[in-house]
Amino acid sequence: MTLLECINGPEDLKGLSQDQLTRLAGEIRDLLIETTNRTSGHLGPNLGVVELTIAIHRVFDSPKDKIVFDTGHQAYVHKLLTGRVARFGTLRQRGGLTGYPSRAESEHDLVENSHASTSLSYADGLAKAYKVRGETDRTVVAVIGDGALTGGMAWEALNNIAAAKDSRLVMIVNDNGWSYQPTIGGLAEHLAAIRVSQRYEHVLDYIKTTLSRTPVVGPPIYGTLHGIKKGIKDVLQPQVMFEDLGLKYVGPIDGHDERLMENALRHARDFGGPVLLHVITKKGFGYPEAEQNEVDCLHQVPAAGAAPGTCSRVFGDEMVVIGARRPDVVAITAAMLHPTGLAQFAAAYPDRVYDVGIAEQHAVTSAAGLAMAGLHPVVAIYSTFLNRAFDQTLMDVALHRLPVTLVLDRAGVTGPDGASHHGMWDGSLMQLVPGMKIAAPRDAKRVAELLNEAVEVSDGPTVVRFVGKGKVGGEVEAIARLGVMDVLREPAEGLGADVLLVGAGPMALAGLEVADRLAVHGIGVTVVDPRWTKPVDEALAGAARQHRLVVTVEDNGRAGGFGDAVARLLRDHDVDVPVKTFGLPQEFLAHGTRDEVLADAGLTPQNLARQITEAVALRSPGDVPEAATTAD
Ligand SMILES: Cc1ncc(C[n+]2csc(CCOP(=O)(O)OP(=O)(O)O)c2C)c(N)n1
Repeated sequence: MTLLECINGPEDLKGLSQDQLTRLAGEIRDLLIETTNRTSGHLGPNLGVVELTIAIHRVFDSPKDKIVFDTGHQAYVHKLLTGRVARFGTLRQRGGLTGYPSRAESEHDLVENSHASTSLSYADGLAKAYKVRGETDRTVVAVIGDGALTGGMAWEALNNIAAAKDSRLVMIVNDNGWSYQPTIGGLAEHLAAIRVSQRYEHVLDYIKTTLSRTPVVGPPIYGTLHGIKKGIKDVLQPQVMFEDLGLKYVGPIDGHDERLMENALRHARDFGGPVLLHVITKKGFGYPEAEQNEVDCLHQVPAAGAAPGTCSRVFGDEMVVIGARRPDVVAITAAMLHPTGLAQFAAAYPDRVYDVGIAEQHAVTSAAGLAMAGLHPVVAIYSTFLNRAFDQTLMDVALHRLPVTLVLDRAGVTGPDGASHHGMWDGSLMQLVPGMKIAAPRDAKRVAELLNEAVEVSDGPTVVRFVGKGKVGGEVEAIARLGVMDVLREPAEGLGADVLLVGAGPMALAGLEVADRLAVHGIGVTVVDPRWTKPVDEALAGAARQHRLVVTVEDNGRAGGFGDAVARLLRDHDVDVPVKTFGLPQEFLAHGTRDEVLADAGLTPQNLARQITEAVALRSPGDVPEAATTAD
């Protein structure tokens, strides 16, 4: 039996010797590597926080003390130390452990949102609440990476925390110098400067003096000491920035020295006010393949980069082509150059790409500025992270009718990252934005085609949304055009125009299989790919009149999505053909493979065919053969 298998909760850590802790760290690393290589997952970030997480659980008393992991992708070690070793092999599998903290999984898990830069705000609220409730024996701990610290919310929180002098709050900045790629920006340079300006040996002394609130070093003495220190630090140590905000700063500390970490954490815990602990770690620590990986230190396995043969790569390749033709086209990424496919564009036009850090709101308004000055920015982000920048899209871009193209990778069901990562909101949110045009390519070829159309739009914003991991191949050509829409299939010979099936994005291809199944039962289907889901082409109203039922299918939440827009168009044109809208239920959908999640949502061709058959039968009893109602 391994040491790790004997750890059923944080209390089992407390009696271990330093040698045993070292052995335990090794066992954790072995399991992380073995499991993530099998199940996929975040490897580099977790290898880097092994000692840090052990130290946290030895010093603090979870769940009484609250630990908030920013983003949560680095919480695997925490899972292993809080009773989930036996289930760890099910990581990110349907019905298994989630890839982020999960309140359903453990009382030790608090925040499961996985959108970066929120931990300090949660922690601020928690610490204030415990004060109001008189629960002064609890400490709140936030673990935030240097990447997540580039997000605006983190700075809004710091500003407030600095003023909450008696919040029992320990902020651990896990500084490995990396987000997906090396963290960029003024803050990153600032942290790097701190790293090189201080030697670890001096830190222990520093912690003792800086964090002392003991009567021995009374307030006046402490003040003098602190004043002197600060004076020296002004010259030598750029952490003054944090202290000028009014935050107690300690560090930098070697995050792989467990004993040192514990010591620093104990002092921070006992200080009684907010403390920022600057911890230096190495992403991928202890696994040379990760430490030396130049792209992203194995942030994720398999790599999140835009692999050849995916829609993300097609987007990236096409950007290079467009860039050559259009010197006014520039690109923005929010710390995800490789995953979004912009790496080749960056290599070809290094002066025309901006990595803004994990700052989607800034990315969009900065794009507005670029557009105001005559450029055409392409902002490439994952669909789910656009939620962050809704107001910026609405007021900063759309209100000014600025030509900004938002390219939303991972739109629709994404899979193993679960509820917070499914790109199921943008299709509805963007429908609300006046003047917005939304393109939904059904396949890789259409990604290139619609991207080209989008960057030609010069009088307002555009969106191109697609499933980035979608494979190239299996392209289907149109048999006709209807306005801007592609007609992919007419009813089979001898069958009537029963159903007009409008499938947005990849759902158009699913629609073809539905049509095949329905044809077997004597139901004629016209399959249309709208290509642009906003504005809905008015030609759809005329086509609807020629059918007995209109069906829409989309890989997006049903509420306010493409289907609702189609139904509204038909109402506005007094078309009384009934409409059935299929899409994702407006719920937080669990993790699984894309196919599993789509099947749970009823979006398989088989289930759609069954439901449509029933709808047709209901509307025209007698016309449709009985057998059709049991299509499988
Ligand atoms: C709002 C938001 N944008 C983008 C991401 C995608 N993302 C996940 S982890 C990560 C990098 C995080 O870097 P850091 O906080 O330094 O943690 P590390 O992985 O280096 O430990 C990014 C950009 C996200 N989770 N949330």
